Amino acid sequence: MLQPPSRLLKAAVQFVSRTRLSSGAFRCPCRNVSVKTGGWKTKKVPQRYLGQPSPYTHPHLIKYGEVTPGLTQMEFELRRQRLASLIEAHAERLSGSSRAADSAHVVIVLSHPIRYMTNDIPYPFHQNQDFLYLTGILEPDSALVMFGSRRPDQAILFMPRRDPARELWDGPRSGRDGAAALTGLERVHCIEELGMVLKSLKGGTVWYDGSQPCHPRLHQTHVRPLLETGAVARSLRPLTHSLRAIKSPAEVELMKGAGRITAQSNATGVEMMPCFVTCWPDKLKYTWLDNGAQFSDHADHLTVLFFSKAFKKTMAICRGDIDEALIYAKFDFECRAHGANFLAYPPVVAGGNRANTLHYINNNQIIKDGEMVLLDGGCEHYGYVSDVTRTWPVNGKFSEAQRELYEAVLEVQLACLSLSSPGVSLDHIYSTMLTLLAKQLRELRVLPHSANDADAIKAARRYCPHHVGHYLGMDVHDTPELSRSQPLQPGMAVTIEPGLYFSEDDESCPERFRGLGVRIEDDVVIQEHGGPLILSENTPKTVLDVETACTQTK
Ligand SMILES: [Mn+2]
Repeated sequence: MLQPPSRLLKAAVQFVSRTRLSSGAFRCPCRNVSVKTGGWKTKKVPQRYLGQPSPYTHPHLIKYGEVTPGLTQMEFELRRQRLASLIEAHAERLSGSSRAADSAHVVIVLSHPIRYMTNDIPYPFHQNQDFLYLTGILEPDSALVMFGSRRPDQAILFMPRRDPARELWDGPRSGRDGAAALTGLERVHCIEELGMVLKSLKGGTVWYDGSQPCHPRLHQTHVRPLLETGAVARSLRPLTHSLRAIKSPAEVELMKGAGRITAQSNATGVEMMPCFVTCWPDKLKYTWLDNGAQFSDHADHLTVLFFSKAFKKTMAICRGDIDEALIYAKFDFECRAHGANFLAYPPVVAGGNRANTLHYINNNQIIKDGEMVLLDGGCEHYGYVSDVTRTWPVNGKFSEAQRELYEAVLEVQLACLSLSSPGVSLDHIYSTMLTLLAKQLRELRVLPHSANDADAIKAARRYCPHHVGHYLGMDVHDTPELSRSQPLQPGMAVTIEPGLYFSEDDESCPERFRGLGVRIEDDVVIQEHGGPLILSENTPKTVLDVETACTQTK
């Protein structure tokens, strides 16, 4: 998806780089915090369904010691410790002395509530990402409180009480024992006790985002009374976003999964459709009907098979006139069929001139033979998302004008990708993109060669009205608190998505380009060495690869 080029610049947040010690401990260098691995009191996961997948009920998804697929109790504990360190450092900076460090801190993060489409019909539940980032809990009506006199490093989780009458309708809840076993947290209370516990903590500084509470009812009942006692409230979001911006190796693995699903890969040649999976907690057995292969080990063996084919398979169904709705449905199907939880946002499936409406999501028009389609889509893979755009001719063959425009955008996209490295900001890549697009506009003869640089840049802004990219992670437009003028750091994930759009009624551009819109978008993890890691690299992108994908059998 796209973001406009200009946003209010927000204060850059000091990042805490992460260090992994060779001893097996994890250390946060800014406060010298270390969390020893293997020091957990492992609680037995209850042998029943919880409010989210557990190693007992979903061993094909999640291992013992993990809270959500691929993310361990240790990872979540380290995130909370790093937040505590960041708050301590931030409080000292704010007060200009160590006085603030002596005062008590209370951190409050609420989950989302269930939201309703109408009456009692819920939307699919989507967790508050900051709460998910710090706890791994996927249930609504929950909360995390952290507290401490210098570092708020002690955590209490609040969960909905088990209730057979509600569980009959809404499904099982984890309860206190389930949540404690899953997260490894010692203190888990019922959510009704939130206000009482907050009152007992008597925080000097409350780190909480109260202007737009994530959960209005919990805010009103439990948190507002605390704020009304005169406690100093400070926004937590800039701190959580600064932590979320830099992905751990485990997060990068999950994002690779989302990228693979959205993109494509044919490395194994296995035509995999998830069919019947028989799976028992004590005796794992997976049966894939189409190739008869059986696995008797953990999900790791399967993730390599969750190669994505969504874009490639979607390109392959296009043969002349085609309904945008069919392309949408095919893309959605392929993403889910290859391991995505759901699409990360309503995809743009824009045929012909509709590609010039940047957030076109009606997806209900017939694309004519000879036109291109722009598909901007992504999926969510256990809390992490992809966001990829490709543009291709629905009859499988670029016309001369389409190819010229496509290759102009591709050249700029490749140049912007190569700039994606530590120390360079998204804003810098954006200004480079405008310069490169301006050059392409001259070469395409949209602008006369005599056009001066200022006019050419102005034209580039007009024909590409969006920014070059945005941060990516748990959200499509991830960590919006972070300025795009911030230098990129290893572990950050961004999109690179230049485009050129010529409306059919724009008489200022050559007639042959009118009604064409091209965007090419990849997902990238910034690496210290070796250039950017392109998560969506297997999605067909050159003219040859796109045309080949379009001619594949369905
Ligand atoms: Mn995007």
